[in-house]
Amino acid sequence: MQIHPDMQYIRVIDSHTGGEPTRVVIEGGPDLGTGPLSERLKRLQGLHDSFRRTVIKEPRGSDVLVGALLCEPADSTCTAGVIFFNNVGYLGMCGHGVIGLVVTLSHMGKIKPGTHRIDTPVGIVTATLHPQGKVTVENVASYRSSKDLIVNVPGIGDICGDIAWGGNWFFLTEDRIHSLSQQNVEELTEYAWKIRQALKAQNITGTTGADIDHIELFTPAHPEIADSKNFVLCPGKVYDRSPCGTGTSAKLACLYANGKLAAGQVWRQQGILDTIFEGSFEVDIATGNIIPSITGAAYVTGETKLILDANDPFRTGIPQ
Ligand code: PYC
Repeated sequence: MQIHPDMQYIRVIDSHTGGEPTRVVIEGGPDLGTGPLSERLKRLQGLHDSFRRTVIKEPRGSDVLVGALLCEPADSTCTAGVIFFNNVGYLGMCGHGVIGLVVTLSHMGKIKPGTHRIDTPVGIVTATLHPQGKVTVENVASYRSSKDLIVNVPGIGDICGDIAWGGNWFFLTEDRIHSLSQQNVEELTEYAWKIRQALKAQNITGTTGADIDHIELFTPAHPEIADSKNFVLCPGKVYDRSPCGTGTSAKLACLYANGKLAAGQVWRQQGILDTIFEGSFEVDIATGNIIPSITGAAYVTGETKLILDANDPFRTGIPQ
């Protein structure tokens, strides 16, 4: 979108899912051509990373935002394609982001309640918009790759946890030291960040060799409210305000692997703001992986035209 020669515009719709914001770019994104979303993500990353910073970073955005570039799907059976990004890079999948995207598409009048297929860089996910506004995302196949792994974390000691894929890579560990409450988010952030750094320093990766860039701490929840409470630290050292869709998927994969949750049973995952995602799964007999379904609610919070003034020194965001 280019109207004034010195100005460029990007139109976005903001929402939050369980407190975690999603900024959907509906107009003004770079031309990434056609082909699989994974290829278009590479083009976005390689050729247009300033676009990511423009949308997410201050002064227009904040580190907490997750961006979602609305794209034409490569697969014609899909309603939309999407590429997710954040303050430091790109996400394969984002559960709260798909819920936010679906509510945004409904707000735009582009979809009605029903089931919609969404093309992402890590595969097609299915999202059902319920008549009352909640959304269920059937996520990509998820699995646990390591059980009871001991990581020595400098300044903390040995931490035992599992590694699982839920559309992103997670290290999941029970936190017996801290109370998972909003008052403690700074301490929790530092604790989880040290675990993340130790994993990296010790070259502990996901099965694909990818960084384990999400750390999920969990504790029991009040049983009348939820089955577990979590705190999820995302790659850019910001915590997920929601219970995290891909994190809940990774948690379901661990519960299944431990024989603690059966196909079809509902798991109520509470996040740090006490919002809840409901998760359940089916088992893919051929692979033994699970196909998680995550249900949550999102609300549109704004429609904005971002302005990029050619004379603005922070046109593409404030550098770190
Ligand atoms: O909901 O999957 C999620 C997510 C990933 C990062 C932030 N939210």
